[in-house]
Amino acid sequence: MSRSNTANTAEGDETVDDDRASTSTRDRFVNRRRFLMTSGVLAGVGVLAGCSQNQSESDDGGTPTAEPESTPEADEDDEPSLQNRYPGLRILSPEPENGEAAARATYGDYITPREEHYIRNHYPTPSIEESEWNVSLTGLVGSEVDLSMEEIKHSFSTESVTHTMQCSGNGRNYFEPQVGGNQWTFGAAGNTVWTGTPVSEILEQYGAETGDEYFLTVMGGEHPDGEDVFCRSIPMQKVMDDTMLAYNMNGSPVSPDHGFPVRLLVPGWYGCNNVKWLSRMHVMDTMVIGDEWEEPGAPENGQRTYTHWQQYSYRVVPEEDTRATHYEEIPVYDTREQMEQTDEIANAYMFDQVEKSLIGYPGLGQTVSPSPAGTIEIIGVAWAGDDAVEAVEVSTDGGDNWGDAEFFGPMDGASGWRQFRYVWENPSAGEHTLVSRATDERGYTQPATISNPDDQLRSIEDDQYPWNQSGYGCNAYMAEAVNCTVEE
Ligand SMILES: Nc1nc2c(c(=O)[nH]1)N[C@H]1C(S)=C(S)[C@@H](COP(=O)(O)O)O[C@H]1N2
Ligand SMILES: [Mo]
Repeated sequence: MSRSNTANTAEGDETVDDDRASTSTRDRFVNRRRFLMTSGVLAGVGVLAGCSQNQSESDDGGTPTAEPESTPEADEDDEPSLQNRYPGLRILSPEPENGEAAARATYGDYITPREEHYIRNHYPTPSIEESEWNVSLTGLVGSEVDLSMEEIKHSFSTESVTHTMQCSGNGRNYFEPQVGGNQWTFGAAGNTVWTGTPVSEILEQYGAETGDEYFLTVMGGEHPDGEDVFCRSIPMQKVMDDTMLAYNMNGSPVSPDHGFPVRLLVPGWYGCNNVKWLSRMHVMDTMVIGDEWEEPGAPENGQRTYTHWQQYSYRVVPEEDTRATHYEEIPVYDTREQMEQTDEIANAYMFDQVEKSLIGYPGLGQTVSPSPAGTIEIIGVAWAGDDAVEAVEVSTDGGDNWGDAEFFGPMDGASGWRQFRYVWENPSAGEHTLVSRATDERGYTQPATISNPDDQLRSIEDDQYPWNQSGYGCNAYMAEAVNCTVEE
C-alpha cells in the first residue's frame, strides 16, 4: 500500500477533523469483501448473520443519531452488513465503519465479545492478505527491516494482555453545547485479551534507539490517497514497557475491522494510540512534528499528512484556543496529569486513559425487581488506563449518598477493567438514578459533571470535566447515570 504523502485530496473536501466521522463518499480503494473471505472470520460471520439483534432495548442512551439497522441487509456481493457482523453494536456509520456497544449489558461482564466491541474507523476497513503484509521498521535503528507476519508471529516471544480499549470520543454525546463528530454515548469501550509480539524485542533485535527521550511513530496502512496517514507517536518508555504488535483478539485473529492482520496495542491508553493495519514503525527523537511530516503549506491547504492525528487531533482544546499547541516532547504522559500541568502542556494529548466506571446492570431505563431477600445487585466495570483502580463507590440517589462497591472477577494487571458489585438494600419502588465513580491508585476520582465552555477549563476542577472542542475524555459520572425503575 502506498505511503506517498504527495497525492491531493480527490474531491477537495475538508480534511477530516478530530476523531470525527469522515462522511465523504470518496471512491472505494480496496475490495473489503474479498478480504473477509481470506481472513478466517467468515465462519463466525455466518453464525452472526443468523442472529437477531434485538440488543438495543431502551438502552441507546437516548441518542438522536443513527438507529441500528433493523433489517439485515446484504451488500452487493453478499457480504453481511456491519450490523450483521457485529450484532451487539449500534451502528453510527456503516462506512467508514463506526459502531458502539448498544446495551449497558456489555459492562456487566469481564470479556467483551468481538461482536460487542466498538469499532472506530476514520477510513474504510481495508482488504489485506496476511501473506502479503509487511511491517517496516525505519528511523533511528541499526538496520531497517521489513517484517512479514510470519516473522512477527514466530521469530519473537508471544505475550497476552487484557486491555480496556476506549475511544477518546466516548461520551462525546453528553457535551453541551454539542460538539461535532460521531455521537458516542457510553459504548465506545470494550475489554479484550490481545495476543502478540512485544515491540521491545523487535526494537532491540534491530538496534533501535530505545532511551526514554525517543518516540516510536507508528502508521496505519489504510489511508486513501491524499488523506492523512493514521499516525501516532508513542513515547519509548511506554513502548519498551508493554506495547505489542497484536494479531489475536480473544483467541481469534483480530477481525478486519479491528485491525487485521496486526495492530499496535498500547495497554491502558486511549484507542487512538492502538494503530490498526500497522504498516510502519519509525524511531524518532521527537513526536511527529514539523514540515518534514507535513505537506508544504500545511495546515492551511488541508494536507496534514503524518502530523494530523498526533498534533491537531486527540487534544483537549478549550473553547478559547484556536488550535492545539504542538510540542516535540512533553514531560508526562498520563492524560490526567498532563491536564494539571497546563504551564507546560497547554492541551493534553490523549495517551493514558483517565479513571472511569460504567454500570452494566441495571441497564438504562430498565425495570428491575428485588431478589427474595429484598436487594438488587448493581454491577459494573471500572478502569483507569495503565493505573490500577483503587475503589468504586455507588450512589442510588443521583449522587447524594455513596457506598463502597466491592471488586470481583479476574485481575490481569492494570490495563483491563475490574468488575464491581454493590448490594442495594431495600430499594423502594419507583424511579431511581444510579451512578458509580472510580478512584485510581494516583488518588484521582471521576468528576460529577461536564463544565460549561465559558469556564475555559483545561483540567478537572471543582468536580467538573473540562468541556473541550472535540468532546474527548469524558468521565463525568452524572453523564453516565442509569435511570431505572424498581418494581413493587
Ligand atoms: N490505522 C488506523 N488505526 C486506528 C484508527 C484508524 O482510523 N486507523 N482508529 C483509532 C481509534 S480513534 C480508535 S478509538 C481505535 C479503535 O479500535 P477498534 O476499532 O478496534 O475498537 O483504533 C485506532 N486505530
Ligand atoms: Mo478513538
